[in-house]
This record gives sequence, C-alpha cells and structure tokens, in this order.
Amino acid sequence: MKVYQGKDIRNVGIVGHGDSGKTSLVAAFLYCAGLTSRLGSVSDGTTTTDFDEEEIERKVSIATALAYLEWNKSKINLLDTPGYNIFINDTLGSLVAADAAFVLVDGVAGVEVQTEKVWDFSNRYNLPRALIVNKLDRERSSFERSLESIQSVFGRSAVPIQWPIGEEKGFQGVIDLLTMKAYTYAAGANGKGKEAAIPDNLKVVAETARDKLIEMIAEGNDSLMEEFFDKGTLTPEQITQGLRDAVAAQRLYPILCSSATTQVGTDLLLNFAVDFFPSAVARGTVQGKTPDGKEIERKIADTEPLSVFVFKTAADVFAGRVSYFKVFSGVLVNDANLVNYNKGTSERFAHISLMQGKSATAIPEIHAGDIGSVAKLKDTVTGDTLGDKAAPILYPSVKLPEPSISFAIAPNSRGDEDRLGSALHRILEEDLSLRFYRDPQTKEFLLGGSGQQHVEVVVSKLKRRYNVDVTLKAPKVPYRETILGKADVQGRHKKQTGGHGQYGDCKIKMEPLPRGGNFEFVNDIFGGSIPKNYIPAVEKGIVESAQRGFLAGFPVVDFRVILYDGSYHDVDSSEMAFKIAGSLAFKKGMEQAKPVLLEPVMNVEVYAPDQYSGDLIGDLNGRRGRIQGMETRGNSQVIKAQVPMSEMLSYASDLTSRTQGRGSFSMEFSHYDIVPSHIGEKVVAAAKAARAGETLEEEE
Ligand SMILES: Nc1nc2c(ncn2[C@@H]2O[C@H](COP(=O)(O)OP(=O)(O)O)[C@@H](O)[C@H]2O)c(=O)[nH]1
Ligand SMILES: [Mg+2]
Repeated sequence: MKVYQGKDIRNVGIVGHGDSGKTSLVAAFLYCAGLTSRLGSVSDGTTTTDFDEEEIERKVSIATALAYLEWNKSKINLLDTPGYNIFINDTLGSLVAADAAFVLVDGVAGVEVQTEKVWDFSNRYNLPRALIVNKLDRERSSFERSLESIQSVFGRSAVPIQWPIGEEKGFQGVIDLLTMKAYTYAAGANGKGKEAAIPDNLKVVAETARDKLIEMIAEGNDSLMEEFFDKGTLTPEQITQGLRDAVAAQRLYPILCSSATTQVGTDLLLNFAVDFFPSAVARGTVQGKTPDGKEIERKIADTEPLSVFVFKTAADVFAGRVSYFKVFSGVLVNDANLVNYNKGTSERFAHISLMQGKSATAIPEIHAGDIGSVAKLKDTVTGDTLGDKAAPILYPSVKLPEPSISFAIAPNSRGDEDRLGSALHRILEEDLSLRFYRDPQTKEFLLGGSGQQHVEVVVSKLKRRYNVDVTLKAPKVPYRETILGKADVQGRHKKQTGGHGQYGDCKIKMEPLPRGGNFEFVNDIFGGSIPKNYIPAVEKGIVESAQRGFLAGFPVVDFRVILYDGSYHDVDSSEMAFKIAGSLAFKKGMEQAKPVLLEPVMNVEVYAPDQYSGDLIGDLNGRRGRIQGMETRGNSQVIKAQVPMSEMLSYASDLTSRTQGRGSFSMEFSHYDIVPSHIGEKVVAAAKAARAGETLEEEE
C-alpha cells in the first residue's frame, strides 16, 4: 500500500443496527476493490472485519475493526462498528476516528432502535453521513417503505440519490439520480456495475425523484436557488458541487441502495464516498486542550507538529497490546519516539502499520488524517494523546456510560484465581465499558457490563485466550434500602472490662429524604452532651452501618439523621465507643422507621413491527412495566415503558423469540423505586440465603 496524504483519504464509519449488513458490506467493498480474493461471508466466518473467535462463533461484531482499500486514486479507511445495543459503546468510542459515516438500514426492518442511537453518535462527532438501504435482495424488503421509515425518523433532509431496479430476488441494478444513468450487476461481477438503459417502468419514478433531489440541493443555497427558479434545473456541475456542500454541512443525507451479499450497487457506494464525503483534512482543525487545561486548536496538516490520538486498544495474544491511533497532525515516521502527554512517558513507535482486519501491514510513514496501529506501547491506553515533546496537546476522549448490570464470577480453581487478575486487566483495556471490582462485603468478584451477553463474551475470552476458567453466577441487581417512616432512638455502648471501660451514648432521629437525597447528617447537639470531637465518630458509625445495609445487605440511602442528645464519660469515652453507639442507634432506628427495598427502574424502548405490539405490551405489563406511550416509525411501532431492571434480565432472548427476531430494544437507567412488599420479601430471603452460604464456604 502506498503512502497517502490526508486530502486523498476518506475515513468512513460503517454504522447501523445489528444485522443490517455492515460487516458484509465491508467484505463486499474489499472484494470489489480487489483487496480480497473472494467475498467474505458472515455465516462462514470469513469476513475481514469479524475476525475475532468470539465474533466468528456468534456471527456478531463485538468490537470495531478496521480495513482499508484504494478506490479512484483515494484511500478509504473503513471502521466496521458493532450495532447490537450491548456492544454499541465501542462504536461511540471509535467513531472519533471517522470523518463521515455510512448509516445502514435493513431494507426489511427499516429504521431500528440502534439506527437512532448511531445517528446520535454521529451527531456528537459532527459527521456528514449518507444512508444505505441494504438487503434489498431479500424477501419482504422494500426501498419505498424503508424511505418512509427513514424520513419519518430523520426528516426530509434524508433524500434518495439512487433508485433500485427490481425488487427482492429481482433486485439487479441501481439508477443514479444525479446522472440519470442506470447500472446492472451480473452474477460474479464483484460488485462492479455495467451501464444500462433505465427500464421504461421506472422512468417516471426516477424523474420525479430526481426533480425532488435537485430542488432539495437548491434549497438552502441562495445562488443555486436563483438559478433553479430561472432555469427550472441545475447544471451537472452545480448538482455535484451543491450536493457535496450540502453533505459536508449535514444539510442533506443522501440515501443509497445496496445488497451486500449479491453485491448490487457496491461500486457506486465507493464512488460516492470518494466524490461526496469530505477528506481526512477537510474539517480543518481539531479541538484539544493544553496540559494546563486551556482550549486550543490544532490544524489537521502534515506541516504541524506531530500529534496522535489512541482511540482503541486490542489485546493480541501474540503481539501483546496493539494501539490503534489517528494521526491528527504532522507525519508519523516509523521508529519515532513520541511523548505520551497523559502519562509523561516516552513511547517508541516501532513497526507502525495499517490494519486490514486482524493483519497489520508495515508502512514507513502515516500522514495527518490517516489511521494506523502499533504494537507493544508500554504505558499508553485508549484515550491518550502522544506527539512531539515541544507541542503538547490533549484530545478529549468520550465518556462511556456506566455498566447497567453486574454478574458475580467465581474462579474454578486456585490457579484460575491467580491468573484472573492479569487476564481481566488486558480485556478491560480493550473494552472501557466493562468494570471489574470486588464486593467489599461478600468478597465476590463482580464484572459489570452492558448486558448478559457482554459479560459472557468476557468469560469466553478468559477461557479461550488466557485459559482462565470462571463460572458466571446470577446477575446482581443493584438494590438499595431506605426508610418510609421516622424513628427516635438511643444507641448506648457501655462495657466494663477490667480497668479501662468503653462508653458512648447518642440519641438520634431518623427521617426519609426524597429519592436521590442520599444521606444527610445534622448535628443538633447543644450544651456539649457529646463533646465535639466525638460527633464525627457517631456519623462514621452510622455511615458504615448504612453501607452494610439492614434488610438484605444493600446500602441504605435517602435518609436524614439528626443527632440531638447523648452522654459521655470522662475516662471511658473514645471515638471507637461513639462509633459503635452510632451504629447501634442506626440499627434500632431502622427497625422503627419502616425499612423497604429500592430497585432500579429502566427506561425501555422496544421497536417491532405493528403486529407484535399487543403481545409485547402484555408482556411488559407482566414484567411490572408501565407503558409510557407508543409511536409509529415507518413500518415499526416503538413502545416506551418503564420497567424494573430485575424483570428485564432475560428480555433480549424473550423479545427475539416473541418477534421471530424482528424486534429490538434499548434500555437505560431511569430511577430507583420502592419494591412491592411481596417481591421485596423474596429478595431479602434470597440475599440472606446467599450470605449464609458464603459464610459457610469461608469457614470450610
Ligand atoms: N440477503 C442479504 N443478506 C444480507 C445482506 N447483508 C447482510 N446480510 C446477512 O445478514 C446477516 C448480518 O450481516 P452482518 O454483515 O453481520 O450485519 P452487521 O451486524 O450489520 O455487521 C448475515 O447473515 C448476512 O449474511 C444483504 O444485502 N442481503
Ligand atoms: Mg457486523
């Protein structure tokens, strides 16, 4: 591969809902451009960008993969991103390297939950984009219905610039509305079209769509508008330049047609990326901060000091840590020493490479705007900026959402436990949306992720890559405890052991705070019934007990404690004695104050074809869900509901079976709410049983 300059590079994120065909389309691009000798297939596990064993086995993209190709004297870098909700955080993290996005829409399902999500991600990075209606060869697919679905969600600035020839099995070609040329794709043509005549039955449809397109290009551009009113149309040059400007300004989102697996329209999509997407230097500058926090701008140019941003880290069993980076400014030459501005250390970039799926190809230099990789950096992690010593700059990294669910994992043997820490450390470096920690009370290892499958992938990687065997236990819903009533109690700790005794005594009132109020401590002691220096000890005793929980070991929240009286002893009082008194008072207070459990409630959005709505709503009601509303999105219904997290743990697989795989959903934390008592009793009993079991194990 020759070295390209930023002006001849396009960095394109391939985004969309899971299963819309992103990985297959990247395979079609690579085959069409001659980078692979046959068409990679997701079902055979032979695509370039789903190379990880977990991805091949599950037939699902788990992490963003890179590929590149040469087309019309330009280099196109492709970021094949995950589309399933539990892996979507990786998409958010890696889109920082993109300068434009192809948003795929399944031609059967239309816009789905994650289509909207990745649209929002693209907005966050200000990415010009185009929509690709894929799978147009499939039964029950429809370009026109997909168009309706797209425009009902993204508005009329999403506008077709192509029209399909033939439907379903008969989908065989594409009309380019900009040039009014048609192309058909013979079997075995590797996605390269042959010019053909526009079929008679499509002439009127195509003309109408073209008129609409030209009107949309003229709209929002004063000089083109004038010309359009004068002449009733625009010249081919004005159409091309007008569309290019409108795409760059995110005023228009062109819609194109494709079948990734039968390779219809593939070459036209690549033409579009080169002709209409901005180059890697077109955005001009990138925002960063100086080490002391001042906002600065850096020009995206070879002539500027070197700066590279690490947007992804992969843990390769053989190569070790592989860092993926974008060169924002300057030219990175092989074997350069760079300063890591975040860590203050120096790193050698030996064997800088371009990634084609899992294989790295060495390259002598990488220019501003391009994407590369390097193995074996010492201290650098995702989100770090490196570059010339003299011109430090820090690029911002996105904050990924916190995990929504945690599972306990138990090493199967002593040896597994010993190796667990370092293996997980590497996996966590790859995926910043995971959390690993130890429950301070139960001493269990907890692994937090976006969903059950997310955590299962980690367990499977532990086994496959690092030969660490662990068992996944039931998911942990992060319950809390609180009080509904008030209490007025005394906590008195008195012990006489030999000479020196212990004495602490406090009187407190407890009362509920509104949700989210957490904890308040009010010191209402007058006249020194408890000396000042012991008051923090009382508070500490209460806080520590509240952390340990009262009903079932979950932290107690949303309450106020008023310390109003007490007594002390000149000799026997101590901080420890007052801490114990505080903790005793807290426990007594909890008994009086009507303790209850709180559970996390999620905002849930379910997308599915209309015919399933009745069944899905019934099911959500059965899960104690509250339906908040319904909307039509093209050929789908969106059901919005609030549902307790504990009822949603197995929803992904239930939804799939209820809708034959046509439904999708997303969920995020909304608020905490009181657990109904009959359910609360079961949670308390289960927590007690679990704790009893653990104490036994520890005693063995
Ligand atoms: N018929 C048909 N199937 C497709 C097309 N694109 C992808 N698929 C299939 O849809 C499934 C999901 O494709 P994949 O590329 O993994 O989708 P991704 O999740 O968006 O990356 C696979 O079984 C593909 O073979 C297409 O254009 N036509
Ligand atoms: Mg994929």
